[in-house]
Amino acid sequence: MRTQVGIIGAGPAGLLLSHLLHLEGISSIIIESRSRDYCETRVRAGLLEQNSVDLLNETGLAERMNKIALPHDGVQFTFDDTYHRIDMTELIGRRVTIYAQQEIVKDIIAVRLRDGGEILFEAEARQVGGIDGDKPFIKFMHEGSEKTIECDYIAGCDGFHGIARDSMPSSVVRGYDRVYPFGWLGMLIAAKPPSHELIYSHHPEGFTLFSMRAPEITRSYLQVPPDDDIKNWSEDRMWSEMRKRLGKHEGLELHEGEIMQASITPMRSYVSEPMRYGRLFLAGDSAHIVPPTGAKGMNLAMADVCVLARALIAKYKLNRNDYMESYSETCLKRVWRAEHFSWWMTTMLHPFYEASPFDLRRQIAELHTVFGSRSGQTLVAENYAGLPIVPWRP
Ligand code: RFL
Ligand code: PHB
Repeated sequence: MRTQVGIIGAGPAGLLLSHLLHLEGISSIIIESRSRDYCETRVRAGLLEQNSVDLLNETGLAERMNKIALPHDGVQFTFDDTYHRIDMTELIGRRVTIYAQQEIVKDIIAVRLRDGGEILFEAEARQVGGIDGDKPFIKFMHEGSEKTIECDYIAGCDGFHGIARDSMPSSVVRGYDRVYPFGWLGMLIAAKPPSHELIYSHHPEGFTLFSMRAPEITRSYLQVPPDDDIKNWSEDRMWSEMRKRLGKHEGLELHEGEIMQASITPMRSYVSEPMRYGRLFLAGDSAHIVPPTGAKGMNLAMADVCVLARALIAKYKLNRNDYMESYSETCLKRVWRAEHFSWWMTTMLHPFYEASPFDLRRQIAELHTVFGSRSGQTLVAENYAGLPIVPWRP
């Protein structure tokens, strides 16, 4: 098999890249280890920055999103028995939108297949090679036999546990890592959320977040010990923790309903530098991970892909190498700012289990400093609604 750009992974990064390249007449093949059904139903991110929404609109991927997504003008916080609302529209003139990651994945798969795009599901990449020279290849298993894609460039969009990052020589790659001493228990609940906007709640016994997927579907998260087992969590315990941690605030009411899905995810920060080696480019979670408190992971994946699409289009259409040369540096500037914001939101909103009484009081003071001032709120709003992304066309 031969194509211009070989893409590993049909998550938001790989799919969006394939679509942007197609809009400029550049061919690609995506190989994805999971089934189409698995990719289209996996419950993950839900919050889109304004830039990501604009990008999906601009590139013809927003038809269903515009019908069912939920735009939010504000975001809410509770801590120390106080309630704060950041009015993003008023402060910075931008907003965020709730639209589930698996819906974006569904939408892009449908558009790629409509346009004759090639996506091989249940095709697992086993080896990436030739990235030092001009004949890169991907070897993968599909329908019981080993196959090879030859291409000009490879995009490693295979997530944190993929193989692309480890295909770079260890002498040139450096990983920057931070693991947090807690995880999130995520729940999907058939009930109205406590508010039509997101609520991030700090409580001395743990953080909780109330998000949603639809007006009658709540998506909520509870801070739990990192090695906790879902078997330790009865439904009664989930409800009593959510109730306690949300606290009592006028207008915020916890509605109970069937807990349709629950699982625990660890929290970490990770950055791999550089994000390119020879003809292999990493994009999205394969290159970096953020803890979900800042809602940045999927948005960062989409921002990387804009930088990568620009580099590849500039090469094929204009014979320009400069955007390829600067790919890693351009992405990493934005990545590190999102890493900082996600770390900040995480460390500010989660009580650390080993925190001393001093640490806890200092943390509550920090929350009052930030959320009690207009400039603090503006700083949060600017980062939460998203930093600018580069235009994907050179
Ligand atoms: P993905 O989505 O992990 O896709 C990678 C794909 O590669 C496939 N793959 C392979 N295919 C072939 N051969 C191999 N050897 C392969 N190895 C792996 C995988 O099967 C998979 O389909 O990475 P991508 O595209 O970079 O997208 C990143 C996002 O998925 C991720 O950052 C977000 O989900 C993070 N995230 C959030 N991001 C946001 O922007 N806003 C949010 O509100 C938000 N909430 C969240 C989140 C992540 C969470 N979890 C579960 C970690 C909430 C949670 C709880
Ligand atoms: C979600 O809706 O899943 C979500 C929203 C905001 C976050 C994390 C997750 O910070």
